[in-house]
Amino acid sequence: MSDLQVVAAALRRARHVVVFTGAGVSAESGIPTFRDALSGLWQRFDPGDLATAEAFRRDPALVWGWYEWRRAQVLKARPNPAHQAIAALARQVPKLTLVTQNVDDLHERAGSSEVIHLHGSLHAPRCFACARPFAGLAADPQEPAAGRRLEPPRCPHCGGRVRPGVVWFGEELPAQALQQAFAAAGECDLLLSVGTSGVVYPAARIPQLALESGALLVHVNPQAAAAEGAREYWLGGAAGLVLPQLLA
Ligand code: BJW
Ligand code: ZN
Repeated sequence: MSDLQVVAAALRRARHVVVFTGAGVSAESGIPTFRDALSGLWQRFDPGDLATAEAFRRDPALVWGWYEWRRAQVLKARPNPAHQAIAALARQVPKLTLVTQNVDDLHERAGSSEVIHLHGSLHAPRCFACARPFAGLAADPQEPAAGRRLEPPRCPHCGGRVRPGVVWFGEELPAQALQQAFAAAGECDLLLSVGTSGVVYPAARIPQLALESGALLVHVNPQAAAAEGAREYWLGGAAGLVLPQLLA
C-alpha cells in the first residue's frame, strides 16, 4: 500500500481528526505564504517592520496599509479544493477539529464551521488603545499598492487607532483558542498538518502534541517534512491535489 492509501484508510477509521492548517492551504487561492523561497511575504517585507506592536506604534500607516492590501487580496480570493476537501472531511468523520494559523476566512467560505483561529483574523480589527472591536471596515477596500501607507481609522469610543485583529510576534495567542487546540491535539487519533512550515511557536507544538499522545501525524506539503517515526507520514504535493485524493 502507498502512504496515501495507508493514510486514507486511517482517516476512515478515525473517530476524532484534527486538521491544522497554515498559509500553504491558501496558496492555491493566490494568497502568498510567509516563508516560501520565491513568493513568501517575508522575502519581500521585513516582519519586524510590519508584524509587531512596536512597528504599529512607530508607523501605524505603514502597517495598516499593508494589512489592508492583504485584506483586499483575501476578499478577491476564493476557497480552493484543499479548503473544500477539509469541509467535506468534516462531514465524513465522527468528529473534526479545524485549527488554523491563517488570518483569512477561506475555510469558513468553503463551509467549515467553528474554525479555531490561533493568529486572529484580517476581518476583525479592534482598537489599539481600548481593544473594543471596530465595525467600520470598508466592505470593499480599494486595493492599495503593497507598500502604500494608509492612516488607520479611529475608534469611535476613545479616539485610539484601529489595529488589525491578528496576533503579532511577541503577542499572546487567544487563550481559549490555544487551549481548545491543545486539548483536541491531545485526544485526536489523527492530525493532518497542512501547508505549514511549523516554525512559529506556540502553534508549532500542536502536531508534536498529537504525536506524543499516540495519534498518527500526517504532513501535507510540497516541501519534505521530517517524518521519521512509525506514526508520522509525509504526503508530498500541493494541498489542493493531495487532500481530494485522500477522500476519494
Ligand atoms: C504548501 C503549498 C501548497 C506552499 N499546498 N502546502 C526567537 C526570536 C523571536 C521570537 C521567538 C523566538 N523563539 C520563539 C519566539 C516567539 C515567536 C516565534 O515563534 N518565532 C519564531 C519565528 C522563531 N512567537 C510569537 O511571538 C508568538 N507569540 C508568543 O510566543 O507569545 C508568548 C509571549 C508573549 C509575550 C512575551 C513573550 C512571549 C506569536 C506568533 C504570531 C505569528 N504571527 C504571524 C503573523 C500573523 C499576522 C499576519 O498574518 O501578518 O502568523 S507570523 C506568520 O507565521 C503567520 C503565520 O500564521 C505563521 C505560520 O506560518 P505558516 O502558516 O506556517 O506559513 P509559512 O509561509 O511559514 O509556511 C507555508 C508552508 O506551506 C511551507 O511549508 C510551504 O512549503 C507550504 N506550501 N504551497 C501545501 N500549495
Ligand atoms: Zn478605543
